[in-house]
Amino acid sequence: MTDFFNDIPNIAYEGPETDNEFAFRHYDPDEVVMGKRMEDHLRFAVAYWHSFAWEGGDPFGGRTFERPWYPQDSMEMARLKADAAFEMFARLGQPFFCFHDADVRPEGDSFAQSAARLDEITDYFGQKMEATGTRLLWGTANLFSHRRFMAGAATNPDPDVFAYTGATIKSCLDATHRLGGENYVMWGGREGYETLLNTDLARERQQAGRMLQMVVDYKHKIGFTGTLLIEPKPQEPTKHQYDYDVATVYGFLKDFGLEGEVKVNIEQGHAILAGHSFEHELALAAALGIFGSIDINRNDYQSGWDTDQFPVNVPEMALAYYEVLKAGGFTTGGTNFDAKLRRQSLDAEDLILAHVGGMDACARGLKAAAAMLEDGTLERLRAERYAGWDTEDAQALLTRATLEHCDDCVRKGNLDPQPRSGRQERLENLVNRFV
Ligand code: XUL
Ligand code: CO
Repeated sequence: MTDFFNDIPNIAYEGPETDNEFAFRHYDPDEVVMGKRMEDHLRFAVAYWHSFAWEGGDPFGGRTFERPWYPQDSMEMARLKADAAFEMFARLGQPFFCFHDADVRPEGDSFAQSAARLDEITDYFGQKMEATGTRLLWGTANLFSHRRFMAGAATNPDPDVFAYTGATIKSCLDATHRLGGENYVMWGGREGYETLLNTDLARERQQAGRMLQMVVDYKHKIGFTGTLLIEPKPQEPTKHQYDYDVATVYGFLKDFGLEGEVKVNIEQGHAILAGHSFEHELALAAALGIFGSIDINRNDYQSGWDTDQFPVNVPEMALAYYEVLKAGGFTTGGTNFDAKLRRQSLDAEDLILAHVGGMDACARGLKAAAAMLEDGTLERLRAERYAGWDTEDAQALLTRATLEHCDDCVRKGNLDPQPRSGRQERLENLVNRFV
C-alpha cells in the first residue's frame, strides 16, 4: 500500500454550484441521459502509462516527478505502482483502465522473463479488479520504446523483430483476455519510416497485413470476444506513419479483408495531427462501420506536437459526443484519458484534479450533444438538405442510371439546378445555443 493519495477524498458529484475543488460539477455517474446512465455512456478509463509510468521528462530534461513507486525497476515497485493506480481509480470512480506491458512491469533480461513478469502482474491486477470492480477497457503492447523496435515492429526489416513482435502481442493479448478486457488496441508506434531511401514500402505493408491477420486468428483461437482496434496517427515518432488516419486504416483493412474484424480507436490529438477535426474522424469511422473507441486527449494547437493534454474544451467535446451518440454510442469502446500532466504538475492532487476536470468537460459535452439530438433541429435541417433524393426518380439515379440517362434527364427535363444556402453560420449559431 502507498499513502500517495491519502489526503484526497473520494470524488463525488456535487453539482455546478459547489465550491469544492474535489468534486464533480457535471459528471454524475447515475444521471440518465437519453435513457442510459452517464457512467455507461462515457465508460471512462485511466491510461496507466501517462498517469503512473511517465516520469515527467521531455526532450530537454529528465524526470520531474517524485513517486513512491520509483525507480520502476523491480517487481516490488511494479506492485506498489499497481496499488497506487487502483487507489486512484477508486478515488475517481473510474470504471476502467488501459495499459501496455511496459507500463506495468520492468523489462526482463530475456523475452521469457518479461513475459513471466507480465503474467505475475496480470494475476495481481486480477485480484485487485475483483476486489474493487474496476474493469479493463483495453490492453496493448508497447512495440516502440525498446531500441529493438527502433526501425518498426511488424514492419521491421529484420524478421527476428517481426517474430519478437508476434510473441509480444501474444503475451499482451493473453493478459488482456485473462483480465476480461473489452478491447485490444494496436497503435503502430514505429510502423512507418524516416526516409524512403532505406525503406521498401510495399514489403512493409505486406508484413503489417500478415501480422494483423495473425492477431485476428489468435483472437479467435483463444476465444477473446473483445474488439480489436487500430489507433491511427499520421506521424510522431516516425516521420510518416502507415496508419495515418481513419480513411487510410479502412483502405488497409479492406486490402487484407479484415474490415469486419478490426475497428478503430480514435484519438483527438491524432486526428488534429492528421489535419482533421476529431468529429470528422468519428463520423467517418461510423459511416464506414469501424467506429470502436476514443482516446480523449488534445494537442496544443500552436506547437503542433502530440502534447496529450486533458480535455477542457466543452464545445469540442459536444461535437465529438454528438458523433458518438449518432453512431449509437459505445459498445465495447469507451473514453480513455490518454492524457498526461504538464511536467510542472508535481502533486497527487494534480493527477486527480486533471481527471476530474476532464471527466466534467466530457460530461458537459455529452449532455450538450444529447440535448442537440433530442432537439432534433440539426438533424432535421441536414435531412432537408438532402430531401431531393427522397423521390423514386432520384433514387434511380443511384441504382440504375447511366451517363446517357443523366443526359436525357437534363435535356428533356430542362434541368437548371439552382444553388441553395448551406446555412453554415446559422447552424453554428444553433450549436452555440447548446454549449
Ligand atoms: C501514442 C498513443 C498511445 C496509444 C497506445 O500517441 O496514443 O499511447 O494510445 O499505444
Ligand atoms: Co492514444
